Amino acid sequence: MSNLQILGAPQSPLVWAVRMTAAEKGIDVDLLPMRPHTPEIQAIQPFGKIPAMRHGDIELSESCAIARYIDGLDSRVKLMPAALVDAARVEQWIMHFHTEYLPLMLGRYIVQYFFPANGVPDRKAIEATLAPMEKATAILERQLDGRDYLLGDFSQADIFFAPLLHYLSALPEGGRIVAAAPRVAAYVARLSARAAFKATFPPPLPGREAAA
Ligand SMILES: N[C@@H](CCC(=O)N[C@@H](CS)C(=O)NCC(=O)O)C(=O)O
Repeated sequence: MSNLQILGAPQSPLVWAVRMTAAEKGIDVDLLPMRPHTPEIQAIQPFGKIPAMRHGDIELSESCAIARYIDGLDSRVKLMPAALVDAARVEQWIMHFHTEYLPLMLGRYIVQYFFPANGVPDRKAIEATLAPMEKATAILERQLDGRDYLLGDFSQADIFFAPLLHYLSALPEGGRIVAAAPRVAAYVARLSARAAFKATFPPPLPGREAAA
């Protein structure tokens, strides 16, 4: 079968997460950089969102489905535990990521710096994210008590958090929130030190090269 292709902008935390999934498993991926809503994305993901994936004649969208497919391609490194309850706990944290952390930290906060609606970050919108982000970070801090990774062993849940927490930590308020949570700060450092994270580290967003 031909190489796995991931379609999407490499700076997207979800494109990064599925590429990191493949890198953790030692699976080669061809990245086809493209923005959301291009005809190629739209043909695979009816809502036009990235990432999308092609593998031979198999096409997939949704980062969780893509990550699950990639994990199943090779059983030498497993990113989902075999035991039913352990796999369900990883799934639970992946859902927390998609339903709580991503909409808050990316959709409401990081977006203010990277894609400000009026050309400059909206201070009121940023201020409104601070208390919920502190609360969400405190939940991570509790979960990491006695654990190096969210469920103890490194898993797919950690891969989803890696790019998002990297972006969060690099911004002023997000950086302060992470620095005030020592277990989360150490977790971000641990994730950022992984070879698969470094190997898939994206270039700066076009137009933001000076900020990188
Ligand atoms: N549930 C989708 C969400 C994908 C998603 O929201 N991707 C963002 C980039 S991180 C996107 O394409 N945004 C463009 C848009 O919402 O129009 C997944 O997990 O793949």
